[in-house]
Amino acid sequence: MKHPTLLFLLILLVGCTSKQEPAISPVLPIPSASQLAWQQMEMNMFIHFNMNTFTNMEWGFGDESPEQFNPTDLDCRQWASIAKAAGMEGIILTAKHHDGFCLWPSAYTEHSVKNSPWKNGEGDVVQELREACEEYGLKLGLYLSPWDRNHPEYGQPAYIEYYRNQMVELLSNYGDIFEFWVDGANGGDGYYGGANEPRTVDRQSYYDWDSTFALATQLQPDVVIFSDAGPGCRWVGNEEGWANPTNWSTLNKEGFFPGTPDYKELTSGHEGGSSWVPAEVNTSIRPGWYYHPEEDTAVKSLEKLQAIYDHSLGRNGLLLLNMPVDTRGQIHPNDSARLMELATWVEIDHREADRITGEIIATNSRGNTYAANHLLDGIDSTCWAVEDQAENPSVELTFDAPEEIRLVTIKEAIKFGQRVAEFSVEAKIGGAWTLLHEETTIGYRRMLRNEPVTAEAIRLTILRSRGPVVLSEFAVF
Ligand code: FUL
Repeated sequence: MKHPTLLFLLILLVGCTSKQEPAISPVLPIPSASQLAWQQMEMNMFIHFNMNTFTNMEWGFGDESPEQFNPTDLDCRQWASIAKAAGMEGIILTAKHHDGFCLWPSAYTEHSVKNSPWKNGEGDVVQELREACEEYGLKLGLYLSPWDRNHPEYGQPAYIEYYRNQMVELLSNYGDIFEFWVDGANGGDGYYGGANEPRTVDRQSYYDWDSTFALATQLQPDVVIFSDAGPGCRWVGNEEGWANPTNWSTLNKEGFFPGTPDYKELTSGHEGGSSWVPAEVNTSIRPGWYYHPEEDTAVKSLEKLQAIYDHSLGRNGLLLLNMPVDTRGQIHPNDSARLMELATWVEIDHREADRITGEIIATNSRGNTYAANHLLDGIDSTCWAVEDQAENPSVELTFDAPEEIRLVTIKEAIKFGQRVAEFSVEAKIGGAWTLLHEETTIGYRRMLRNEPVTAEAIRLTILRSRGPVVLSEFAVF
């Protein structure tokens, strides 16, 4: 063919007509590649370790002396090995908390490890954790408190420059940072370089967050920025470890900002929200965020942690579980032992090999590429999708013989957007369909437990959806 345009048109035509199934169009908004990778991390470790560890406080006033920071046996490899053994994928460290002390030798302040007795002022906790994460194949995230009760200029424009300078240090000198954590607590009493007074800022405008976040992503294009309002991921609106059963990864984030008063809405997100801002569920394994010896016996029970797992990961959230580090610079054995109990439970609770399988039939499919059997293959990238016009589609899984069922996990292929708004799960018991669950959202993953019942089959019906259903998993245990 001589004419290149005609050749191109012919290729296009052959390409389109040879496709058997219409491609899936996204329901907007959809996650960015880094938000998707972030969601797939599922469970990360939060580390609260800083000046408060040595003063036995939760919120230091800012008048502490660097002399007080002196871990006797700091071992970031211990933190990393525990995170890894627990099946976590990343660690987020409080590089600076509200008291302003910096765990790295910042060039912009004297209030840091460089003036502490630890390693004669030559140490850098952020660097040590970077290396430990590298060794254990974990990603590193950093918490840089916007509120700084030490800094003399907090509240004035000069402090914004300081905050951004520190952000630039952290995002330039420590390799890839997967998450940058912006806390909402901001303003009040403090030392402020000796002023010893209350100071408040306009949380919405003071930091010019749009510009500050733009600077962050310029330095780290893949960083997921956490705050009440995202933009990468959002706070779930409580520190107890739960998302609402209805949990949209979409949010109308206009009007929300770090320290927003409307934080209760963050627990569910907004159906049809204009931005993709998935929920991160942060909670501590102990009552406090920081280590307090008197809480050695108050580590959360396995039962409590199981509920947290179900109500975070099982409700379309990512779990960020805090492990306080003690004055040695290590995680206390009570906490690591409990975390391992959780990891062991997770391992046996829904392991691939224990899935109940059988014959799966759907009321509708978008052709073979999107047939219902993909729900059983344990592969996230394959899915069951229905045709655009399909109403209330369902899938029915008939077991080879009656089976006892106690848990169902369902996943949407969220790269196409979050769609399901209402669904039901029924079990066929003695020939009759019995309702097990009637619920709302699914998202990245929904987990639903029931009192064990013996059933011949199980059925999932989508009752309302924001577009044609696209699921990647329907697993029964
Ligand atoms: C809160 C802070 O005020 C706490 O000290 C802690 O860091 C927690 C994770 O976030 O807003």
